[in-house]
Amino acid sequence: MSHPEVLDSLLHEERVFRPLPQMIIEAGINPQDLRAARDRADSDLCAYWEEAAEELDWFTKWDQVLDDSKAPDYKWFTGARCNIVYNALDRHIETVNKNRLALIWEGEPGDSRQFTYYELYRAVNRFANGLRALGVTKGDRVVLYMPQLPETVISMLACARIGAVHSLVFSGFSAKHLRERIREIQPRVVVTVDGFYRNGQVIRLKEAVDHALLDSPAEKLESVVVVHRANVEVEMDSARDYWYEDIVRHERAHASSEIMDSNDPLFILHTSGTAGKPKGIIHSHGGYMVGVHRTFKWVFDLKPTDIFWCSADPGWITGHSYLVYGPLLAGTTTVMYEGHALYPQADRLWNIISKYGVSIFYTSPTQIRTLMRFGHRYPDQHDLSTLRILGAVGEPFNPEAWIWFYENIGKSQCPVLDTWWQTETGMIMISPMPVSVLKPGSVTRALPGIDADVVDLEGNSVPAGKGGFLVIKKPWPAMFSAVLNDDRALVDHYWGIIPGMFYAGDVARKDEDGYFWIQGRADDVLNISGHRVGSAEVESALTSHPDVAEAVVIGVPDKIKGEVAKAFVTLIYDAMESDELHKELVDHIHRELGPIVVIKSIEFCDELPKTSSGKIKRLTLKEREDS
Ligand code: 6R9
Repeated sequence: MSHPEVLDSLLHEERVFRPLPQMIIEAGINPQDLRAARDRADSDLCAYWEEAAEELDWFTKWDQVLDDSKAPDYKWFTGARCNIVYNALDRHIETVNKNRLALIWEGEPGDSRQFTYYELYRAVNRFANGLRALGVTKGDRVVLYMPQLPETVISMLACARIGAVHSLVFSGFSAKHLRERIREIQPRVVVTVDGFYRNGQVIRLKEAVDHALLDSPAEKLESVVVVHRANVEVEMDSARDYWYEDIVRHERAHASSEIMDSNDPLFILHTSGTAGKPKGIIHSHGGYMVGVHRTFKWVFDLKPTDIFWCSADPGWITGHSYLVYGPLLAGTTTVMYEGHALYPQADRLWNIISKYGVSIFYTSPTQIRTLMRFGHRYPDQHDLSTLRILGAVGEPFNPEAWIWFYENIGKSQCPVLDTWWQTETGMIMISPMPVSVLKPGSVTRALPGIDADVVDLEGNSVPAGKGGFLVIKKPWPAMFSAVLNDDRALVDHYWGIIPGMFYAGDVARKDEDGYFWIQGRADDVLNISGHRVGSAEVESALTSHPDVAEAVVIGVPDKIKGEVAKAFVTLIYDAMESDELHKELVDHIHRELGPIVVIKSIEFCDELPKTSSGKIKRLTLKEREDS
């Protein structure tokens, strides 16, 4: 990282959206409550999180809320015994939630399956017993190479139930990638499917598992469990492979919860790795459950009647925290869709919202930008009136896409919550609540109990309007506990860069109201003639042009300026590539950001390379430029 570390902030977005009066009346947490919660957390952090922990069931309560004696190796709820699955299932079975829908699943071909809390509880117990029968015990690891299927949720919970550590590998990754993960994780069991549907095709996952396991990269691996989904022919190794239905058929629908220490590991999940090698992030039962439960209920203002849909894949942290664990901990109905957003046409998501009466829809900016390309005719064909709250996560939400989402999907009635967090944080950290005043493009303020700031490399807060590094200054319960096979990572990558603070790796600025604006990853900063500019700002300027759907900007070396910007853009469906448009876009950037941003060229593309969670792979574009 080079000095000066402060970024030039060029973008000025001045639109403000105030909460509708009925939202303030109806919200579980109104602005006054929110202020009071912030004050409580500021004056006594541990008391604030202890109050959140009291809302869940524990087998044994904690000796200490936070043990910071070995910082940055923080431990939450030490001495406590719990199991996240007990809180996600068992406690609902004792209440009116027993017959409430826990999971609504829709397959890409249009088939649908639904589970009440009691049904999900029984299915999880059967598979938990099945895994125990295969010899899986507390502390063993299980790799789930699974798409968006009910059995994916069931497998995650079945592992956690018996104290095994689950590790999901995104179903879009190749056999080679899976092999790498298996080698690192050393699972005892791999769970997969014969195949699944994606964009009208059948993707054969079991076949990929067979390739990945050639020459035994996993010494501890004993069994592969295969779920039937697409009825494709697969080869079964009689010494190793089992059909899921054979494993669960004779098992009892009751299984005891393993008594876990609060700090025992729950899962390993690799970061998306937009830059650099993915890290295996480890989360534990106790703190994760407290942080995810509190943020899920508060940020989305959960009501007993809500139908919640998080469109993220479970192979991403968003799927873990807000498709599976958050909604189930809160006793909500969670929706899951197997397939592609454009299949069979670009109205699939709007169709699902109207079909199931979704009231809270949590998605990603990249998804919205993709669907925005088709204009408003598709959303206009569906009844979206059940929606009351919209949310997004994963990348900077450019104001144009934010406003499109707000107007065309939320019909100017639903707050758009742009939530900032990471695999490492486990839970939402900086985000508006439904009663917040919103500014498109800003993630607004840190949630109560979260001490976020923008600082220079010495750790000094930078003044409002200047860019710097996003840090978290105090620990939080859903923080990751370790990085797989890397004891030094906690210090080297996170807490030791700016000593005493969690370094998030993002650049951001705060405005005069204390609102955060994320400018991109710290390694994506452009340095043009000594001016340091966040790539997200240039991208946002580009997407504010009506013809542009998505944009990505990278730095390319330049003899005179040091670095100049090169842009890749996709256009909306009725816009045409031309030299005039190229020139117009260059002028547009200069009008929006000033002459500092020197554009070398703009390349028109049909598609941009993306990670599993839809983040643009700048590294791929950079490598392509360098070669
Ligand atoms: C949950 C998740 C984390 C990185 C993070 C940042 C980017 C996430 C964002 C956002 C701008 C938001 N990011 N949310 N950028 N605005 N609301 O995405 O986890 O896959 O680990 O990625 O994503 O750069 O550092 P993960």
